[in-house]
Amino acid sequence: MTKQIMDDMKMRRSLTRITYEIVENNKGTQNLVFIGIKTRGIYLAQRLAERLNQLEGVQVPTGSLDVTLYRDDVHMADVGDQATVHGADIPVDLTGKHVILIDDVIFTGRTVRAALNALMEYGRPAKVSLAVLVDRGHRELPIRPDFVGKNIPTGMDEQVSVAMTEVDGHDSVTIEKV
Ligand code: 3GP
Ligand code: 5GP
Ligand code: MG
Repeated sequence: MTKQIMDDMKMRRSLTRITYEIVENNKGTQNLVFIGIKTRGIYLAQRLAERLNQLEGVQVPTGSLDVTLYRDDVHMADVGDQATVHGADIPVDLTGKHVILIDDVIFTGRTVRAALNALMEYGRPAKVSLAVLVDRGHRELPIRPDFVGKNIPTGMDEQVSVAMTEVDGHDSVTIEKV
């Protein structure tokens, strides 16, 4: 059974709210850098940058990190898993910047931990914050997002699917038992 959590309008409103929250939290747009994590986090980062440009007329530098989570079964929390960084496109020196890490779904937190590690090779940010479209719970590390589109309490037997027009042809968030 598949249950829809967000349609395109809800996703758009959610991203608009997060954009306002980022500007409010940062007390403006100065020193912001957006870094999206692999596939859909990258498109989310680009959408937030676009929205910020519409709202404030500034172009925030936007980059990406490719982090892969190795686990026997990607749907099961597994103590033995590791997140590995494969590549990065970081457009500016991060020293003194307020970096907003952006991902579609946060689950165990291991991907974000690996991303944080990788970021530090690009300078010493003044601050790093985390924005996610969906927090599905089940953290295995002390990591918490600062900006959340929607908290979706999930069971370990459930999977959240994030569809984005750029890769999937439409925008939606659904949850289903696997
Ligand atoms: P993404 O690259 O846009 O983040 O991990 C590859 C894709 O599989 C991810 O897309 C993610 O959305 C999707 N996925 C769905 N369920 C899971 C899961 O439980 N773990 C991981 N790592 N990816 C999942
Ligand atoms: P974590 O490292 O926090 O366990 O998992 C985060 C990464 O795995 C995110 O990049 C996300 O894409 C993916 N992920 C984990 N669980 C899910 C899920 O239920 N749905 C989707 N779409 N992605 C998930
Ligand atoms: Mg992701």
